[in-house]
Amino acid sequence: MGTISVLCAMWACAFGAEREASGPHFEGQSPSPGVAVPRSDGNGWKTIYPADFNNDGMVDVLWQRTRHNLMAVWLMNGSQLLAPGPVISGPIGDGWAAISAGDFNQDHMADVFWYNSPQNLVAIWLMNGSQLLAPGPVIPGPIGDGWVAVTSAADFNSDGMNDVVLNNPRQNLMTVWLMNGSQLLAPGPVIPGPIGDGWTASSTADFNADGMADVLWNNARRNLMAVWLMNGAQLLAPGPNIPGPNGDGWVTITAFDFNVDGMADVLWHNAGQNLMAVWLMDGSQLLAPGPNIPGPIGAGWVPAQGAADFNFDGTADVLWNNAAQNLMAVWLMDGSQLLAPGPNIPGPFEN
Ligand SMILES: [Ca+2]
Ligand SMILES: [Ca+2]
Ligand SMILES: [Ca+2]
Ligand SMILES: [Ca+2]
Repeated sequence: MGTISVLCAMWACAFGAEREASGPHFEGQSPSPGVAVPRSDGNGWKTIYPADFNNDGMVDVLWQRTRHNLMAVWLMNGSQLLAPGPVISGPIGDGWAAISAGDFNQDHMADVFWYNSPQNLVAIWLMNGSQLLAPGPVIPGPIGDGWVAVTSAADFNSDGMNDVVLNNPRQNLMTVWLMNGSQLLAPGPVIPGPIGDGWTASSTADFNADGMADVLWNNARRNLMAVWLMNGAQLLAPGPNIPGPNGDGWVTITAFDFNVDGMADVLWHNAGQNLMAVWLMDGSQLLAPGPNIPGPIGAGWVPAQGAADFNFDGTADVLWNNAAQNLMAVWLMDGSQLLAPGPNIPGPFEN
């Protein structure tokens, strides 16, 4: 797709966005040009998560605009934009945020995990490509204060349907809730986190290739990570605490398989130094820490809290977002090495 056609697609999205703010979803119509203007200072849109929404084997991108409770799915062709989808209003009420995307109902099309942090509520919205198929029920989260949703999408009980993980950093607790589509199947036990203060459940992915997702813990203050292997919603084996990359400011962003051995690896990011690194894992043990790689040029770039394989080589790639500049970029990886940085792509905009 050339620059002109990309821009036309962007215009269509911008106009769709204005219409969409009043309703749950819509069918796009031809825009009349000359009204919307892209903003160089950003407008609140963020790339949240990569996932295949239309079952064409190619990973797409979930956008959200939290302040206005909006989401959009952009269908991708590798690291190029194929078609920006309509802007869709989220669940009714304040406080909702789209957290992540993954397949909850076994139709091989990704769905959207919504969480309302102030009210501690969960909702799964089933999608059909970039269109809303069916908004699921609003489900109250675990009892007590301080719960947050873990930004990831993974299946803990090998039933082909994603499950939901909630973390309570204040009380150092986590729990896996097994889902059946957009319905709650079984809330798992509340499990205490690693010993000491400062731990957060950072992400989830299958680290030991048993088909069941595991939990990546991060302690940014102490620069530590740990992988806890799970058996469904039960803790199987807590892994060792592993020191992070040298220097201050590193956080674990997400876990995904970067070297095609079926075991998830860890993506690190250092916002202050604009660096990323992929550390290859062998179960809950560190296999090989990858090199520190400079991020995209300019300030404000952060990797999305999910990785995915954008170019069919089986290895995970990195989805970058610059919310201030309203840009995204897909960087293709080869294991822990950078293969090819993709173009910067402007995000949704409206007047
Ligand atoms: Ca796709
Ligand atoms: Ca499941
Ligand atoms: Ca596992
Ligand atoms: Ca791996």
